[in-house]
Amino acid sequence: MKKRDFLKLSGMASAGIMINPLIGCNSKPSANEETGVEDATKVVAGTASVFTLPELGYATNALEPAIDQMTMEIHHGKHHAGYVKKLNIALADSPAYFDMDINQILASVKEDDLGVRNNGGGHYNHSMYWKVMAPGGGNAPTGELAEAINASFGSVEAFHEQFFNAAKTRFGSGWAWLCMGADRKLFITSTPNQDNPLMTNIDVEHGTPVLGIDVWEHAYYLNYQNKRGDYIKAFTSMINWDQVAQNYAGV
Ligand code: MN3
Repeated sequence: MKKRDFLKLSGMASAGIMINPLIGCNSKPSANEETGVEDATKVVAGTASVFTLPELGYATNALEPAIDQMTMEIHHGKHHAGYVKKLNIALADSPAYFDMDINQILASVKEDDLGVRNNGGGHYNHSMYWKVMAPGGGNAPTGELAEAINASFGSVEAFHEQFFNAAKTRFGSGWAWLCMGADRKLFITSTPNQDNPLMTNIDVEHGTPVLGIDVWEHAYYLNYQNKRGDYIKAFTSMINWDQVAQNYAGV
């Protein structure tokens, strides 16, 4: 087996398998003109990460009546799947992101690299969104996370009020976030489109998201039409705080 045909496996679980995009009829290694020996190192500079659509982890009707089945089927099976597909296409032609996991890609993406910015953000954002919702209803923050919420916002109720306002007032399409700063202090922010607080080269408030709500109309319009506030209340009533605590702990 030639070196260039070696399928490199990555330990990055979120990246799934890594394949060498240079495998193909137009990527023959150059032979040294004097020795005739192929110099594979000139060809294998890295491998493009290939992402896959994560499972929801529950049935598409499991969040009813808060979020209806058809919204979930379209949102996960069409919208999120589309971001994953377009992200893989964008990455195959972008050696700057070879071998990176999704967090590294978001931290590195340039403002004008719209294919990776929009679709990488779309993939990360939705992957978090599915996990922070709990079928059967949410619970309440506890332990270290509850202490951090109280320290930053005064109370869980005050957090909910600020989070609601951030989600409600995000103009157009975007996301509202509960984020952790470098000092582990929590703050609330929002981003337009599929931008994410991990994007250090983009003009957003920077931090590590631990909870995110999608306020694009595709997330709620079938059931709630223009009543974004009702959707936000339904979402916040079923937050999986155990998952948020894991995100806060960096698990
Ligand atoms: Mn969405």
